[in-house]
Amino acid sequence: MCSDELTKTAASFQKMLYVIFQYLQITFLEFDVESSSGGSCYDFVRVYDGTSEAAHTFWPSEICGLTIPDTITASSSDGLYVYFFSDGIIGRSGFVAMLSTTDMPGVPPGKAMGRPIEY
Ligand SMILES: [Ca+2]
Repeated sequence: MCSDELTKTAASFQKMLYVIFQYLQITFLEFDVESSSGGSCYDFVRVYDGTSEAAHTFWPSEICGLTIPDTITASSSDGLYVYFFSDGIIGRSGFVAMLSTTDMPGVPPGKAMGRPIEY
C-alpha cells in the first residue's frame, strides 16, 4: 500500500499512472471543474481503466461540476490514465485526488512493488 496526491487546477494534462502487481486507486478529495448551468462540461476529467485512451472510461463520458466522484479502482494491473481538459476560459479550483494501491489477490507478500508515478 502506498499513496500520493494528485492536484490539478488550470492547465490541461494527460498522465499515465501505473504500478506493478497492485491495483491503482484514485480517490477524489476535492472537485470543482467548470460545467455549464445545464450540466454539460466546459472543463472535464476522464479516467481510463488502462494506460491509454483506447481503454474504457469509468464514467459515461466526461465528468465535471461539484459532485465528488466515487473512488475508482483499476480492474487490472495495467494502471490508470487520467485526462483533464480545460478550455482555457474560466478556471475553477479543479480537483485534488489521492492515489493509492491495493494488493492483487494471489500475489505473494513482498512481491508487490512500485508506486504511482509520472504525474
Ligand atoms: Ca474552463
